[in-house]
Amino acid sequence: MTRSGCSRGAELSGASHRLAPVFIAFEGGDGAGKTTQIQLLRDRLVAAGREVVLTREPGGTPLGQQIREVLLHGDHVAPRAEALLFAADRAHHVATVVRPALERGATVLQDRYMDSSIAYQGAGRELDPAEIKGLSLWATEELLPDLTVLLDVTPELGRARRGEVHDRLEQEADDFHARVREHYLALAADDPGRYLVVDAGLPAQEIAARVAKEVQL
Ligand code: Z5A
Repeated sequence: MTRSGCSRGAELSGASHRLAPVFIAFEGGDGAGKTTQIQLLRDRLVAAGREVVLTREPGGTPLGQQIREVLLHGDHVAPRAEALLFAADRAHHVATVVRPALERGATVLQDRYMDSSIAYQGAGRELDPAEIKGLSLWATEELLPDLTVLLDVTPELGRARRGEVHDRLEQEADDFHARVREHYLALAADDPGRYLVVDAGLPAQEIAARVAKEVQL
């Protein structure tokens, strides 16, 4: 499995000698504060002179925008079709946006990546998380983030933050969102070197400071 192609060297050399991450994914339940944190980190990185690409899934490309509309605002989609559409969006996004950005040396800050599929389609929809992961690994030719920031939000707090507009996934019941949350935490526990887990209920600036420290800013 490949990381961003600009390895942090975390596996062999230990945390104190790691390279700064260049492909950073933000994950968490809806309303976790991903968009807020991505913007705060972008500002710090730009101030430090780095080229930063902000992107998201689904919808980080023109094709992805169409897939996003179907997935979030269309009629019922069968669970396996839903999983395949998220994977199709991801395959095209990685091939046309993420890899080119990483190859020219940019830092990519991405709102949701394959862990969203593993948590939402694998655990939330109760498809097999291992199969969903395999699908995304195939779609991306096994590109993993250097760092995944997991903003851990309870379904109750997420619901309180997201307001009145509900997309197709947000409309799911709290037990769906509870399964998603538990699976995210399990993914982080399985690979602690690649995750920063932060309580999404903390003040935004406090979360931003923790993220900046992890990114070595
Ligand atoms: N999905 C999937 O099922 N499978 C997949 O593979 C992928 C996605 C890639 C995409 O929704 C949906 O697709 C998502 C998962 C599914 N659905 N659900 N549920 P989206 O991209 O439209 O939205 P989202 O990713 O769920 O994010 P969001 O709802 O827009 O929230 P956010 O970006 O995490 O949070 P925010 O916009 O930064 O903050 C939300 C509000 O909270 C806002 O008013 C902020 O001012 C406030 N906020 C933020 N941080 C704080 C703190 N720390 N304290 C207090 N208030 C805060």
